[in-house]
Amino acid sequence: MAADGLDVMENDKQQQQQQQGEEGGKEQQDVSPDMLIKHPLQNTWTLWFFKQEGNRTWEECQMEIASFNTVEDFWALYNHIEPASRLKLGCDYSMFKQGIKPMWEDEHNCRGGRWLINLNKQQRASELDNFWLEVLLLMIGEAFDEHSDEVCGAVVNVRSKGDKIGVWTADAKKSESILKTGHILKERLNIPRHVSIGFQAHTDTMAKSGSTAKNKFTV
Ligand code: MGP
Repeated sequence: MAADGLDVMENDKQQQQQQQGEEGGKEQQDVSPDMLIKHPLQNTWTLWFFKQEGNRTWEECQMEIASFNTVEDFWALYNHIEPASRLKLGCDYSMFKQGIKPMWEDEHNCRGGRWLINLNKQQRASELDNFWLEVLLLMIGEAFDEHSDEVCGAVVNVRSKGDKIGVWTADAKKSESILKTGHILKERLNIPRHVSIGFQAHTDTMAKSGSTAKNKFTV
């Protein structure tokens, strides 16, 4: 998200606070209590933004934006940030369970890997935002069934050579969970059968130089 995006979020927060203050003085009895209850998510999630700046290290350029644990707060955040397709080249969004940094080094990620969806240049306009939103909804909705606990988070990389979406899981040895996660992902994103997606261990991604890391699994 550009600095403008952050400003928008900050303005919105102020407006909301002002509105809440004004409404606090009104009679509450005409509002159904159901309308006041937000819908809790199973996990708290944190959105991160990456932009390489100056001579700061890669890790220093990861910025924590906000955390949420209700459906309503997810949409409030989602609706007030730039869509991925409008980020500057080289930027990322990451959304991870709270307490997990969007980095290979985090103890929750270091033994894991990612399902990688490579998009071509045309797909930034046609698919990127839909794919990213669908991935976010799959994660916050715990839609990977009993394998949802294995999912750490997801990353979208906006790149001139082609954008990427990665869904990160905790253990590159848990083949059953990984394959199920991959199948659900492919189905929910409507990726055609003849197009395969690959899963790579983070240790392989770290070690690669220039070339692409080898796939441990494909669906
Ligand atoms: P990238 O941003 O994941 O992909 O990694 P990009 O820009 O498409 O580059 P490519 O190498 O995949 O073609 C770019 C670089 O960011 C990596 O080579 C690392 O130097 C750094 N980097 C990326 N990740 C995900 C990490 C991480 O988790 N930890 C650290 N320390 N560096 C990372």
